[in-house]
Amino acid sequence: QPTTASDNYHLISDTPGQWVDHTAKYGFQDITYKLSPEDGTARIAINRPEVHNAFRPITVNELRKAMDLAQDDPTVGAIILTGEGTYAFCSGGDQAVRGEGGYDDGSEPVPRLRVLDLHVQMRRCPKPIIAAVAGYAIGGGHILHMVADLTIAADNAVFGQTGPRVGSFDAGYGSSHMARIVGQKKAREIWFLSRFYSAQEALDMGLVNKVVPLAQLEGETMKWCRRIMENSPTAISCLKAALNADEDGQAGSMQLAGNATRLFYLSEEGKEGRDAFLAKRPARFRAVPTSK
Ligand code: S0N
Repeated sequence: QPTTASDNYHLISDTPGQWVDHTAKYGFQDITYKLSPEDGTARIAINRPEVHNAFRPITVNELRKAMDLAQDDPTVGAIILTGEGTYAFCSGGDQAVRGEGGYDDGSEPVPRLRVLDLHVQMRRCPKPIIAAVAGYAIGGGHILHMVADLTIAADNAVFGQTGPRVGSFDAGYGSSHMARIVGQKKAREIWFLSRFYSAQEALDMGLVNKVVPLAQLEGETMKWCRRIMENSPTAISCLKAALNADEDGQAGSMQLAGNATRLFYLSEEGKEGRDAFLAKRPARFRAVPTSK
């Protein structure tokens, strides 16, 4: 009798990560940045509990820097995006620094919140990003978890958009990607009514991958990261690009193209082209194994 136990998933540890804190090293003030070298996992967390982890321009720019660090670190294979504390993952844009023409905390030359750039960066990141959501994921915070590749939610999680109530909206992934996830009718409901949904409701509409008791959020998320780390990073990166390509048009194809080029450079055929040019001789592509 075949059994699901044969994939050994049940044997993977769900203990919390052994985190090494790198926050001070990079001078982050609105986020924490930690690594679990044993697990090959980076943990990026918004750390503004006084405003339920709302983000301001400084926060977004630190998130972008941390994503870059995790992407470029060869020891990292999976990235957790979360919020410090258990009350909120993120409550969206910080309404207190919303000036006349946009978000302005004095850190940018003009009022601007580069959160759409962060979304694009997350989509382009070749490594999987897993959102671990405890408490409120609201407004731009809800979009952050949607743009992540996977979401593990605690049973106290609350999801929703408030834009139409507070005078904002996301016409990017926050609309189109949401509709791909939950369908057009549900996406219109989420935006037009701007009401909140429980973790179970989010699971039922495919917004999250799994709901666990709050105390197990970190362990379950680490278990998913550990399983991912057992799998081929190139396969995962190409699959992420392929799953994005359908939605991202030319930009999505370019992501796949980048993967294809990198793999080609590693092939004998690719190297033959380089070697022939440097040796000033005709290339013998058909003589190398990968051409056959
Ligand atoms: C999360 C909620 C429901 C929790 O309610 P609760 O438990 O009653 O707590 P509060 O008393 O409301 O909050 C405690 C303290 O935290 C402050 N606070 C909470 N959220 C924010 C926030 N987003 N900004 C600033 N402060 C916040 C409260 O003010 C309170 O402070 P004190 O104790 O001093 O009174 C509830 O808090 C809630 O509904 N929060 C607001 C949710 C919201 O509307 N978020 C903004 C939605 N809009 C966006 O996120 C825009 C996104 C965005 O910027 C964007 C996205 C894509 C493309 C472009 C853009 C762009 O605009 O550039």
